[in-house]
Amino acid sequence: MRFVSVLATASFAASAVAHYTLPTLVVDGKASGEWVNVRRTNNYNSQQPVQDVTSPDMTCYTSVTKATATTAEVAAGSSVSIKANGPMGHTGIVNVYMADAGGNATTYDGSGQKWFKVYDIPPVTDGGKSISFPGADIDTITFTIPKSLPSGEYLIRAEHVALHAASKFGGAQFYLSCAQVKVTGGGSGSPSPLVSIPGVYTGNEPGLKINIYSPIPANYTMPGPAVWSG
Ligand SMILES: *[C@@H]1O[C@H](CO)[C@@H](O)[C@H](O)[C@H]1NC(C)=O
Ligand SMILES: *[C@@H]1O[C@H](CO)[C@@H](O)[C@H](O)[C@H]1NC(C)=O
Ligand SMILES: [Cu+2]
Repeated sequence: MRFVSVLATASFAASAVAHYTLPTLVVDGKASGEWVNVRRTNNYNSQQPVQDVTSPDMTCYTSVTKATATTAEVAAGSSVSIKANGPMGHTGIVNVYMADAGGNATTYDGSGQKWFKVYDIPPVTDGGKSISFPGADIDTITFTIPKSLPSGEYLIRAEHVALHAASKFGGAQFYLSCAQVKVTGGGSGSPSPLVSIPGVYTGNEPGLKINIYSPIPANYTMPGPAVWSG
């Protein structure tokens, strides 16, 4: 862990050890600006992660800010990105979840068994000779809004899970945020499996409590449900 002060944030934003937030939604290649379509998270200054997987902050990390955002229109089947405020330097994985906001993404708090996974970036293993993490050091998470997702308002919750200190329980670090979108031109798919967040993780999953260095993991199981691609 490394503390990054408010003043140091700008100068260290590009360094591999700096922490990060996920403040920007990109639709049709256009970034809307930080915390415009993404709810401002508690750590917008500190950049510190969530480590207690049972915390209410696992949902959208807004217990202090109580933030909502402006809802952006996105077409079903289109490519969307969540952009971090710098490279996500910690070795780790990526998951993106969505949840039906019941008609209003501004008023929905993310509660209930409504979240489904739409994208992930697992590590690459080869039976124990090496492990690499395509989800590390990137600053943009790009995924497709499933074509058959019903039209309506949703939260998109992206998380980068840092695993460099995950060999002990509670050592995995969650960098996360929630964007508000209105999906248009959707279909009649039924997203599944549906999970609650918090609730989806116990912290004891083989992919969350793991020593990624020694011995080199021969395989890796992504935490959480399977991806629903529509
Ligand atoms: C969602 O709720 C907010 C706050 O009550 C309201 O301003 C907005 O118009 C609502 N949006 C929709 C689509 O109903
Ligand atoms: C690797 O696979 C074994 C056997 O299925 C499983 O028990 C173990 O948890 C997996 N390891 C990880 C890190 O997912
Ligand atoms: Cu750290």
